[in-house]
Amino acid sequence: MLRFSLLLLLLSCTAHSTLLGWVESPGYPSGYSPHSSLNWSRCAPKGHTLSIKLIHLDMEDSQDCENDAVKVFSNGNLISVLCGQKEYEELQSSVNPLLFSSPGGCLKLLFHSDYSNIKRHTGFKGFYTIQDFDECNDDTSNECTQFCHNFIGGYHCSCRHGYHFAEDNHTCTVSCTEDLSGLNRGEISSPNWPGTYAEDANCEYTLSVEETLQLELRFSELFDVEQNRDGQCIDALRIKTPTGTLGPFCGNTPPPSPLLTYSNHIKIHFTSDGFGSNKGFSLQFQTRDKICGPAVTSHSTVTPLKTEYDRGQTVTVTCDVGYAVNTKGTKDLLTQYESTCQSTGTWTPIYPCTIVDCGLPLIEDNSILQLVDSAEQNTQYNHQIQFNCSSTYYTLEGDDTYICNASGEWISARGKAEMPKCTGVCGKPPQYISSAGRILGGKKAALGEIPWQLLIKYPNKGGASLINDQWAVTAAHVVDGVEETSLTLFGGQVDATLTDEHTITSERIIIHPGYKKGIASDKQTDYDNDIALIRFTTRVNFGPNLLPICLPEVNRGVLENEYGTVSGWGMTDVKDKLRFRSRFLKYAHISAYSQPECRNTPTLPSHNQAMTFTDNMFCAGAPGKDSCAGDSGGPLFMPMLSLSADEGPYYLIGIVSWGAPCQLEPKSDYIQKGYYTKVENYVNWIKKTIEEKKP
Ligand SMILES: *[C@@H]1O[C@H](CO)[C@@H](O)[C@H](O)[C@H]1NC(C)=O
Ligand SMILES: *[C@@H]1O[C@H](CO)[C@@H](O)[C@H](O)[C@H]1NC(C)=O
Ligand SMILES: *[C@@H]1O[C@H](CO)[C@@H](O)[C@H](O)[C@H]1NC(C)=O
Ligand SMILES: *[C@@H]1O[C@H](CO)[C@@H](O)[C@H](O)[C@H]1NC(C)=O
Ligand SMILES: [Ca+2]
Ligand SMILES: [Ca+2]
Repeated sequence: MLRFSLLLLLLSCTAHSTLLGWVESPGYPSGYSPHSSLNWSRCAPKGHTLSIKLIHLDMEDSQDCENDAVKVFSNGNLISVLCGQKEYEELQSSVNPLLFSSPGGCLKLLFHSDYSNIKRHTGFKGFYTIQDFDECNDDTSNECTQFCHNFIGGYHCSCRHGYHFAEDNHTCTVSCTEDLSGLNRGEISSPNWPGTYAEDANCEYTLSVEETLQLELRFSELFDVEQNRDGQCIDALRIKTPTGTLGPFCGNTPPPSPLLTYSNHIKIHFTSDGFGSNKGFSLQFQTRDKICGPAVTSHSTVTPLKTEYDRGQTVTVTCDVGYAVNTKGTKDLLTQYESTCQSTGTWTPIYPCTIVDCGLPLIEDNSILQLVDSAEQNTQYNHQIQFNCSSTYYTLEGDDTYICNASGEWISARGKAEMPKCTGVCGKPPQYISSAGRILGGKKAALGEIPWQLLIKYPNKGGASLINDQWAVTAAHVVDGVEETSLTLFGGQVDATLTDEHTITSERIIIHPGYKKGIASDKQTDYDNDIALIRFTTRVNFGPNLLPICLPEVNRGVLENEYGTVSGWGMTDVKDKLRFRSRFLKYAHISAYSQPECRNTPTLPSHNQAMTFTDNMFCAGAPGKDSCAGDSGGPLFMPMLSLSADEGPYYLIGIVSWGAPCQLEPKSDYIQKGYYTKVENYVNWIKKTIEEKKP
């Protein structure tokens, strides 16, 4: 009876509670036995919470309730551990208020006793109830922006007079969306103007007039749209036109008036949050003829420059420096055009100005000249590219860095438009140290010592000199009558019997036009202009044993007694008894003779009279040293070949041309005399020919 009235009392304290049942320890109230347990759990329906009220607790007491215990969990989280004895009042004040679930959540109660009890304990008893959860009492549990109404199992929201729900059924908003299409003038203001505007407003005013007109907005002086301290808009006014959005506007300064929208169709959008009390805005709208603004297209300027243009007015649009209308086929960039303001307030035509792109520079295919990092090149206006030669046997002639200029052309820092060239480093044999391969007395050339020396074996035996990676010079009489594309030259070797070194094939043979064809026409030549150029089918790969020789300056001159070195596979030393054939490349140091000495020409066995000495020749020799027939076409270079590694550069001064037959076993003081084509007289012809015959 007492218990029942207690229960009534309890229930009456907790309004809307519904008693669902009881929970008690096993054996209650006689007492629980050792090793007994209880596993109990219940869940609350949606919108309700579940509570347990203990009315009795008598269990074995222990440190941290480690012997016998009752544990309560809410959604799996331990919320209470109990043991020992507690009076009803104590349970009611300190334990029961904690034993509840979250809305719709579950409570679990676990009871267990250990193996022994010193004395008998009755256990625990409680009852459990569900009750509605009051969402309105807890801001985080309801989403109502104005009024919240609790009911059993849920809640609902309501709005003040003048507001209605937004789509979410929680947010109260005001009716402020209006379609004012077709009106040519009127007024728009924030809801409740000039009173405080509504919270959570989301207003959209649509204005739409004829296509040839534009809307002009004039704001009233009073303007009050909520803004934070940093000037950012909390509430905001935006004007959306087909081409973009003006605003957001907020604060106390109205947007500039009149505000031209350049558009006949706009939406004015006003939003507010749930806080603050501000007055808002008011504006009058009307129409004007459409006009054009000064912005035709980006990266350009217009002349004449005005803030607005009426229909029919024409401007000149000039792209900014480095921009153009057509950046495709670079040359003749179009950077200016005329555009006219249309009645629709738009410019016609509009050609966008885009950045000029020089594109990758045109450099010869398979060229030695290359771009540094060509893969990641940006070739647009003001960007740089850098050139490099692919091999150390070349030097870059010209500038190495170019910049894309506003006309879409590559210009070097020094203002040059021509691309640089890679030219072979001439007349510099690699710096080898190989006196072992070199027989000083015998004048046998070491590999790489005379790297420009080329060998012609057939049809006439002779020599030639490499002057760049695609051309060689020889004597005209060596290649006279030879099929242009049939000649084979050998380079990079000193042993004439080798055939697997650099084999070079000819593509063109250009005999100097002043040379009188001899052998082919069965007439005798006088050896004047005895010079020819040979172009190769492909570029040779320079290497330590195959490098070009330099051409001399045009008016260099050859001094009497000036020493130089002549080389070839012919007989370069008359003490050598191999006649006209030498297996190895040989060289000899000889000096130039005086003009009178040269003019005293020998008579060749093939000719009936003394030969004519011309200004295109010089003669040279040394006691016992000369060039002989097999050397024809080969080089006489100066300075004299030196043993020191750092000599040079060497210049091709003469080409072995003619002379009296070399005498075998003469007295060693017999003065040999050979005639040489004076190369300096042909440097311009060589350069011009090479330039013209470029593919
Ligand atoms: C209680 O019972 C549930 C469901 O039968 C079970 O998953 C859980 O493991 C039990 N807990 C204990 C401590 O025995
Ligand atoms: C809002 O309430 C209406 C009417 O009670 C209902 O049809 C609609 O589904 C609700 N909307 C949302 C988002 O709950
Ligand atoms: C340019 O070429 C030389 C020779 O091949 C090379 O050593 C050098 O690294 C190159 N420079 C750049 C910047 O690539
Ligand atoms: C760009 O370079 C070319 C070639 O030198 C020159 O004709 C042109 O004037 C240059 N353009 C500008 C804008 O400097
Ligand atoms: Ca409720
Ligand atoms: Ca606000």
